[in-house]
Amino acid sequence: MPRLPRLYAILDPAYFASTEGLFAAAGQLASAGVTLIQYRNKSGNARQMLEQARELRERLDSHVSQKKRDMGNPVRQAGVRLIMNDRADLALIAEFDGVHVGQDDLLPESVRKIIGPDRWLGVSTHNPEQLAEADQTSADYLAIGPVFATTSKEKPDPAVGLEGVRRARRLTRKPLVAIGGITRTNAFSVIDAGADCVAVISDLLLEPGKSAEEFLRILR
Ligand code: TZP
Ligand code: MG
Repeated sequence: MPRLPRLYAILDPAYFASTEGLFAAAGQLASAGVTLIQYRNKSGNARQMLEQARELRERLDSHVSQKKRDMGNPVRQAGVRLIMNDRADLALIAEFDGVHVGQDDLLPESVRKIIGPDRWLGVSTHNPEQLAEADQTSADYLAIGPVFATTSKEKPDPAVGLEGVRRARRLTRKPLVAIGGITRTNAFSVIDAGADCVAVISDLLLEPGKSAEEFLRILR
């Protein structure tokens, strides 16, 4: 089972004025120490998504190699693990490290067939039944949410609250990602309730680097 970092950043072009802004945010997150990023695009067509995903992969790879050069490469600088939302096909073509699917996407085992045993597979769940079902799959991690109210998702399921996180923790031994309305102010309580990691869109947007550093400091 993989070990997840405390912070899982989600980058969605819908929240950036330009794709350049999204790439810049990715660089700032990586510099701040973020090692897990999801690319989520609910409105682009497949070609646009692939183009952005490839560019993101390339930029983050060169960001890491530049950092290695700057540091004289004394230690191995870990790269950023990139996860594609919804689309296993695009994950493979853009050489991402995993795929994240929800309740309306391909079933986890179908995605596993496409991505093979090594890439990470994450599954979103919104209640104990879905979580218990996803626990029986080959998913590498499970997500539970929304924990709190969120404006970043269309038609969100009801918020599960910290009690929902505690309940989810009791139902699975897989790494547990909490998502939805998580901020620097409430993140600690979410980890305290049993999540291994918090996934965040909004509270990283304004100042991605500074915000990520604060999340990582709070959750260390
Ligand atoms: N799934 C459940 S809540 C959510 C997703 C994708 C949105 C999370 O965004 P935010 O802005 O961190 O609440
Ligand atoms: Mg989905």
